[in-house]
Amino acid sequence: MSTLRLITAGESHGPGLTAIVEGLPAGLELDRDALNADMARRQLGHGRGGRMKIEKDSAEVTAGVRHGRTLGGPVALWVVNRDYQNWEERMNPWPVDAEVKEVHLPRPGHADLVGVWKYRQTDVRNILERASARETAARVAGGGLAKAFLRALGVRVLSHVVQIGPIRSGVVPQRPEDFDGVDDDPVRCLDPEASRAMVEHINVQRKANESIGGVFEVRAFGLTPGLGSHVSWEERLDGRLAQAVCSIQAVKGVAFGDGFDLAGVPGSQAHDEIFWSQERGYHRETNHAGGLEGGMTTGEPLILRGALKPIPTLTKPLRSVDISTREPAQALRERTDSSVVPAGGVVAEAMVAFVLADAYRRKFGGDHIDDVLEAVRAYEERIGWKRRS
Ligand code: EPS
Repeated sequence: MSTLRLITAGESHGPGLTAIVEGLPAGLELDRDALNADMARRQLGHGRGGRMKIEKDSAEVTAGVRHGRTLGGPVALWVVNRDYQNWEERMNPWPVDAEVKEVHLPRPGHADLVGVWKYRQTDVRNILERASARETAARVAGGGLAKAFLRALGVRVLSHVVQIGPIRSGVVPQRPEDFDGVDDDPVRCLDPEASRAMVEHINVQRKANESIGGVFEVRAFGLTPGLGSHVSWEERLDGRLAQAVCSIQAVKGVAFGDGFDLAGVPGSQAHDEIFWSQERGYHRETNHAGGLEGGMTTGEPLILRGALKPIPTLTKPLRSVDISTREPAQALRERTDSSVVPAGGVVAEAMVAFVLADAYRRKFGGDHIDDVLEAVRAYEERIGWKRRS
């Protein structure tokens, strides 16, 4: 069985980040500009802090690709941390002569406190550097390869922001074209009126030294039915997607389709009735299920939402304890973003793309991209599936 693996390595202020993707077929065409466009999109969004003025992320391919096509072996990507030059003593992989002060003030909401217990550390920096959401740059680099694979199969994975703080978007995109221009909006929201209110909300909260959470939505179009499986819990695609998206730093909830709202409606309104016509083949008129039934794709668009808690690094620090003295103290105060919801959507696209690409690899195998395409086509012909975007 072919599977896709993504490994990331790197610390927030270390020399850089690495992503290794194993399991892509050979012959897959990669687009360097598309990869780097995603790297840049992840850096955008009103509410980002000073660090994003320092970084200008790009993903450099160092293995597994020749003349723009995958070779079938692991693909390695390298993302430089420009900020490392300001951290060379504190984050050098090798011992330095200078005395580097330890951090002893864990921040509520971060990995800091439990991390030092678990990994037998005295310096919180040995935890926070890896726990940092900087790591998501490597996920987006790796996810870019999954997106390229999906694009070859006619699948698009897109995202938008549906809520920042208490403000909600009223726009429901139905087709890939409905996402046009989303990256030009300061909060990647498709509802211009809500977007203005979101920006204003971030400004007000930031002035009050607060951080802000929100909800992003990912939609995937053009999926073949039957990715994932009902036969075992590990193969259920909703479970795999939830794990991948919940693993994004600060994500506290994931929902599919109508999600938690489904709990409150009668069954007759909760499910998507089945139709068949000569022109459209099997289809549904609704998509409450968010494109998943029995842990498998239905072929309708996948709809997934992720809720981000407010970032736990606050410019007005919360109460904590100095772990060297156990005296009350204020949490570490670091330079920080105030809202990362727009970036969260871009990272979630990468994670969703990765899980979907993995599901295609599990179902269809194939050592060359054309073998994969042929296998998908033969399967869709067998079930009489009419492709849709
Ligand atoms: C982060 C803290 C901030 C963010 C960082 C995630 O970094 P710094 O401590 O250097 O100011 O900017 O996100 C990124 C660097 C990034 O590329 O997304 C954290 O604590 O998670």
